Amino acid sequence: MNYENIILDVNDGIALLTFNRPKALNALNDALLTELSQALDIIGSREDIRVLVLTGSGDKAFIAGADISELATFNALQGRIFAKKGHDVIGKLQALSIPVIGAVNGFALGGGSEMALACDFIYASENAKFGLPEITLGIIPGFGGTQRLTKLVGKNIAKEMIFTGKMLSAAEAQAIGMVNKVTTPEALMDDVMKTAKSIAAKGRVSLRAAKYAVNAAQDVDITTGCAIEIEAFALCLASEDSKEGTKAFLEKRKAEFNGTYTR
Ligand code: CO8
Repeated sequence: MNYENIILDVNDGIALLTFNRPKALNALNDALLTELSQALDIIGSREDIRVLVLTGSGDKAFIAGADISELATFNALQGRIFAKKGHDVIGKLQALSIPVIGAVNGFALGGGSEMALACDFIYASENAKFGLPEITLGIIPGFGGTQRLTKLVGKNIAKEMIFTGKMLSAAEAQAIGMVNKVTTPEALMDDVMKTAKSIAAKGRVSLRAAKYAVNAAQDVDITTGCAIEIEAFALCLASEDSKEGTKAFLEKRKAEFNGTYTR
C-alpha cells in the first residue's frame, strides 16, 4: 500500500512505521491519522509481524503534535470529530496484540506524547523532548493525554505537566517513568531493534497473553486482574510455544518458537 504521510517497512517480523511529514515535524493531520489507521489494520492482521516500532522521520521530531494549522480552523464540532478520530486510532494502536515500541527521536509534543504513551514502552534519544503544551494554545490534550499520562506517572506530575505545558528532557521523562531507556541519537534505532528482535524471537501466544494481562492491570481491580492472569497463563499452555519452550529448557537448547496459535 502507498502512503503519503507514513512509511511502513517490514523486515524479519518487525514492522517499522515512520511518521513522515518532516517539514511539519511529523505533525498529525487528518490524512496521517487515516493512513495510520489503515496501516494498523494491516499490521494487526498479519501473522508474520511480531513487533511494531514507531518513529519519526528526520532528526528533529517524533511528532510535534496535532497539526496546528488544521486545528486552528476547527469549530467545536469539528474538534470533537478530530479528537474522536485521534482517540480511535491511538486506541487501535494500544489494542494491538503485538508489542509496540516507541523510538522517540526528537520532539514528542501534544499528540506526539499521546502517541508515545499508547506504545508498550519507549526508548528515547538524548535530544527527545516530551510534553503536553496544549494549554499554551488555549486547549487541553485531546488524544488521551489526560488519561494515559495520569495512569502512567500519577495525577500530580500529570497535572503539573498539563497545567504548565512545559517540556521534559529525555532524562526527566525517564525519571518519571515515561521512558525506559535514553540513548544517543545515533544508537537509538540499533538499541530499539535489538530489543525488538529479542521480543520477536519469543512465543507469539505468550507475548499476546503477557500484553493482555499487563494492560488489564491498568484498568481493573487486583482480584479481576489476577483472574485475568490465571486465564491468560492457562491459554499459554494450549500453545505449541509452551511445549517447545519447556522442552528446549529440559534438552538444554535454545527454544525455536513457531508462533502458531493452534495446537
Ligand atoms: N503543527 C503544524 N506545524 C508544525 C507543528 C504542529 N504541531 N509543529 C511544528 N510545525 C511546523 C512549523 O510551523 C514549521 O513550519 P514552517 O517551516 O513552514 O514555518 C516547522 O514545523 C518547523 O517548526 P519550527 O520552525 O517551529 O521549529 P523550532 O525548532 O523552532 O521549534 C517546536 C520546534 C518547539 C516543536 C515548535 O515547532 C512547536 O512548538 N511546535 C508546536 C508544538 C505543540 O504545541 N504541539 C501541540 C499541538 S496541539 C495537540 O497536539 C493536541 C492533540 C489533541 C488534538 C485534539 C483535536 C481536537
